[in-house]
Amino acid sequence: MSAQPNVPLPNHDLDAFWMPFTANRQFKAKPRLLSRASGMHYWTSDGREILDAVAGLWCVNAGHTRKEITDAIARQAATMEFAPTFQMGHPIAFELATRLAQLTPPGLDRVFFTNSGSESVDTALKIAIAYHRARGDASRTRLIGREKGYHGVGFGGISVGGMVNNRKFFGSLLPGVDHLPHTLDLEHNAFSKGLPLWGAHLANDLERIVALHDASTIAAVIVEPISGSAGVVLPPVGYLKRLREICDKHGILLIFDEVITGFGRTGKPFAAQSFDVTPDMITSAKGLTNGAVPMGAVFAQRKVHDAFMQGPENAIELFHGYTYSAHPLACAAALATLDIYQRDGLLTRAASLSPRWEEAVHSLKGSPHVIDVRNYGLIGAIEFEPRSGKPGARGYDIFTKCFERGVMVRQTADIIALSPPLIVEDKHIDQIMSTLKQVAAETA
Ligand code: PXG
Repeated sequence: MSAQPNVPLPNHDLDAFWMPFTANRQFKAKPRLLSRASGMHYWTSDGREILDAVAGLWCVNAGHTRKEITDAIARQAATMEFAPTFQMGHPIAFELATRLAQLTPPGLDRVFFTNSGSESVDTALKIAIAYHRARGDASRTRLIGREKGYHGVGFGGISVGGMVNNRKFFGSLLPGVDHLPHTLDLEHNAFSKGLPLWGAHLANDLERIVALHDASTIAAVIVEPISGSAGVVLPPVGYLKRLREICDKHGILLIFDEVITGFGRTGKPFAAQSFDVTPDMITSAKGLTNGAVPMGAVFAQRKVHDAFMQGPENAIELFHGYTYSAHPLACAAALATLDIYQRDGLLTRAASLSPRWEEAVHSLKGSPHVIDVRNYGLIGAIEFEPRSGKPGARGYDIFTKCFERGVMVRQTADIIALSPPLIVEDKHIDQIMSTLKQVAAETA
């Protein structure tokens, strides 16, 4: 049975879909079903309007069902729905790569297409190891991630990731991985506005890891410039620059996972530009197509790409790729998305809104149980004190109560994360914060 807008599904129809990152039994006993979307809003299948305070899942940066994007997808579907990119090509894939290469930080102008953030991460990790090998440095295979990091759900991504529940069920993971300490420190940094001042020295832990394993064994460090999934963890002032310096000193590649920070979330096209630190690779997805068609991309420094371009001309340089790399519908959606981002100034709008956003998010300070408020660009997080012995219970109650009152937020444990579409207006910001305040005041 196909879902009609505004027609609730009978509950038994919920059984077959094994839902991702969801408490399936709890959800199916009391489902939250979305059936329509436009601009800043969703509508539930029983017709309630929901303000989207998280851009779907950090991806719908230009707002929902933008006509130019849906038209472009429909046109492309009718013209050529699929074309292979293994030993074949289609023009809009090249056009999109060229357009993207103009947005990225200087030098990051070689683009490898994937279908998700997880695939972008595994692609970048594989490129990092193969890059060193291509240069005759095959002992550099070790990968360094960070505690609390989220890099998707592939085996590479969960191995370098640092969220325990995403790792502990899945065996021994990739060998040869180590982790930097995370940078969340409420004792020093609670209620910081923007980037926290304390903690740049935490990057020096990379020197300890290098001393332990030797630089000659380390291929790459991967971090999110701002961690999203773990509940918005910000880089202390100077931290990312320090990481860059240490990587340079030891010949280690630096990968920024910008799956959520890419495409305008921080006030520039990429967080690398907001923080003025240029990595060797950037992984992206989500906002690339405004969430309309799955797509990811890895941006590589020219030197990384060029290291592969050797040997006989008929040799395939990188044995990696996906059937749907540069899928025509995704390319069409991404090109239309970039048009909107650029025409409407959305890739820098977060910078002009961020003072207003910061003030609004920090107005939650002083609400019951609030132990920290964090913000950067158009990202916000409100951390609540966990109920004794029941981590996550208060966060879940706040998330569901906000939804009942018409605002969709994202919950990680007892942290509420906010990342509205970049078209958000003052009245929406007010509604998000007043709803959160009411709900916080009523939640034991
Ligand atoms: N890297 C980062 C930094 C991400 O945030 C991924 C990789 C994986 O992307 P895919 O497309 O494979 O899901 C992500 C995904 C949340 C939340 O609660 C964040 C993500 C996914 C789901 C929930 O903040 N980010």
